[in-house]
Amino acid sequence: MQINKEEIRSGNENLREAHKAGFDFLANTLSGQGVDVNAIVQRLADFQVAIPSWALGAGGTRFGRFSYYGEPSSLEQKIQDVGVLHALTQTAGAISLHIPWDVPEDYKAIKEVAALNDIVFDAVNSNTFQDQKDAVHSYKYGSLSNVDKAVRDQAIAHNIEVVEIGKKLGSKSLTVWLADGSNFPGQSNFQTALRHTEDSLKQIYGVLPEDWKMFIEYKPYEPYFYSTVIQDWGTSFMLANACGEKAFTLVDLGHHLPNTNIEQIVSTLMMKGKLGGFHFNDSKYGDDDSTVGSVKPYALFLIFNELVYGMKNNPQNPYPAWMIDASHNVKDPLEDLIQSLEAIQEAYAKALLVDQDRLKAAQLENDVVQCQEILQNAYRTDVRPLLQRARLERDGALNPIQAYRSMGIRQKLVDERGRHSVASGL
Ligand code: AOS
Ligand code: ZN
Ligand code: ZN
Repeated sequence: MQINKEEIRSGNENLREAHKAGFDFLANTLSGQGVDVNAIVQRLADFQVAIPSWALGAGGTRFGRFSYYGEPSSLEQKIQDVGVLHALTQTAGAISLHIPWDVPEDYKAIKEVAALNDIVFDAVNSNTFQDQKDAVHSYKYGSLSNVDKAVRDQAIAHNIEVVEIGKKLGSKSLTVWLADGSNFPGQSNFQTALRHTEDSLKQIYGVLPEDWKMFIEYKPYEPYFYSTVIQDWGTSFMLANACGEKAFTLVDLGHHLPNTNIEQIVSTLMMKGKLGGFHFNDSKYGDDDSTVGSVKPYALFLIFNELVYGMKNNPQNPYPAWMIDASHNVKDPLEDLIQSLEAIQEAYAKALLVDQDRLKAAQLENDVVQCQEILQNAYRTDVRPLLQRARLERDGALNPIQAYRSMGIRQKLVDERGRHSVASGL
């Protein structure tokens, strides 16, 4: 499956005039307010979000999984799916692999497919939340935190192997999401579990190449329902500090208890130079992994406002690694990802519109009303023409969902792969 650029271009023709009218109007208005419109379009074009290999098939719940037609069943096909997303949106130039689901058989061939699709390899993810085929030890009672040293050693060795695989692909980071926790009070000694985890992470950190980063994800509950060893950003931050300067906290939007002020967490981490990675999704209740921006778009904007502020004012923080971490039970996964990418770009563009100087002045005056006006003025701007322009300039689709449908991409995938192909992974 390879997208024909010409087809995207000709699909854009019908929409071009409407786009131009909308863009000119917006660009005029914004320029009148002193906004550098071209600079924003450029920043949107530069903003690339990694797609996780496990988001390309239908997800599922513990109750069942309804697969989608034409799912990618090999790593090569997963990369091709990301290639489709990238061709249409020009925003998805990277894939994030999960080991052992995505171990390449032929590295050279896989790298060629990636290059052909204009895709690079983002963070590699380890997996110690499932027992792997032929594994000697079980992770039923934890992996990096297990009371049994032999289990911990197996989990450490797995993470080291993931780094080795990533090195061969050109990845530059390892993401550790640790499911470890307990289901009942008394089951686990919190201090022992945390000490073991710190010790295990330090051993993994010890083999990281100089130019690599380690991202430590946190999550308050699930799969265990009483406690999680790395339950919150504070614990992740502590562990990252204990490991060293190449270790960072990773924020997944779904990994907070209801109403947590995520934008404040983002801000604190960036001030401390420790926000390394980001997983986008949206949720109503918990780690729902819903389409980005589908439930709480204003919260997403406020988070982006802190990200934009941090990227400008916190040189101590590296440029964060962006990834979508979502799952789809009822939508075509590719359409869902297109919607997520659009929502991310939209929130980013709106955050770029926030007049930081005026906001600062209003804050110094304690003019609370004005502060809110400034944020909401940016939020209420329909920035979609800016996103369209960023795509158009790079031969992406003016309307990616519409292009995806009119090009009949899902049907082509079904024709190629068969109706009942099933994505490997979750
Ligand atoms: C799990 O809840 C985390 O969000 C992980 O980042 C990710 O979804 C997982 O590694 C994929 O199985
Ligand atoms: Zn995640
Ligand atoms: Zn999650």
